[in-house]
Amino acid sequence: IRPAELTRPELPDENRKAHAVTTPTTPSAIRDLIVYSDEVREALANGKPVVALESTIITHGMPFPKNVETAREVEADIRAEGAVPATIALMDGKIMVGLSDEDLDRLAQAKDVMKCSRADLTFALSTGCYGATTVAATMMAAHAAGLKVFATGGIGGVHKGAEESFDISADLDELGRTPVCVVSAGAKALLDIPKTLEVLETKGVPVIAFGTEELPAFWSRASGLKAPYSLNSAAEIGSLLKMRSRFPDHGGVLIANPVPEADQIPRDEMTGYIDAAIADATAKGVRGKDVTPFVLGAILELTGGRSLDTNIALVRNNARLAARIAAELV
Ligand code: PSU
Ligand code: MN
Repeated sequence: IRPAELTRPELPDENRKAHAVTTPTTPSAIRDLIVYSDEVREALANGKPVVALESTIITHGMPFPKNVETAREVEADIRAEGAVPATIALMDGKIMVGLSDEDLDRLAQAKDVMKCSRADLTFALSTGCYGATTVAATMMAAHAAGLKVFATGGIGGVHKGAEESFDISADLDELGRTPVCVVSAGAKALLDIPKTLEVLETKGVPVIAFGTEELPAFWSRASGLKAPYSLNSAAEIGSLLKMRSRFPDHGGVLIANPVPEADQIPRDEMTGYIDAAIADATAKGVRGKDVTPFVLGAILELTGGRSLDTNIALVRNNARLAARIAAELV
């Protein structure tokens, strides 16, 4: 990719001025890069709970206009629980923490927004192009902005056939190093879940199923695998997070919250769609950053849109839980 090919505003918005918010985890060298929405800035100043949200799910995970509708619903779900949403994206060389309605629209409709993981975050900032943050980059930004809880759909992980392709998401590395609680519906079921669990264990990441003993598998409540840990309340998760924070250099925590029964697509049914979508990706030579968005898109086609409804339901479910966990930490 050359910078000239990336989506970037014709006139950079000069109004994107960093605010004088400094949190205990904000590196002084990047204070001027963080632009908070008024709502998030006030919440931080007044000790209200804040939940970080990613933007790759908007630009690369769901089609327009469902992507922007969902982003707004998720924000409303968080507000209804008494917390403040902070959707994170890279725009005009700044880390936006909380997006205005106009920015959310702009991002959701822009073509060729850069999918930014840890490797890409500074590239997007230095070129000023629009960047949507993955779980890894959202964790980095959230931590720098002083946020401790983050809601997403499903994390990236070890891909099937990784022993050949070496395709392992940077999300796992980030969970190992950055102290943010990620509320997910587990790892996306297109991944090799047992290998993903092994890497998380190696990196010292506690994986906690919420309200169940079994690890959920994104679109399905069942994975056939027992979760390493299981907790049943936001208060219990809050107390684990407080304990973790007493140790220097501890990394993240992964919460695996099963999709509500009524919205799930059972595991047996998903297996066929997943195998077909991965076979299609392999046949077309899809690689690197494009794999996850391609496979999600193929599964959406194969399920006639049902997988999207499930994805929306699980993200909203995770957002509500994340808001309750964030409330435990203020
Ligand atoms: N959850 C969803 N849809 C998504 C993603 C998560 O419901 O599209 C995104 C996240 O941003 C995650 C990324 O970090 O997919 C994983 O991409 P990769 O496998 O290339 O690391
Ligand atoms: Mn990958």
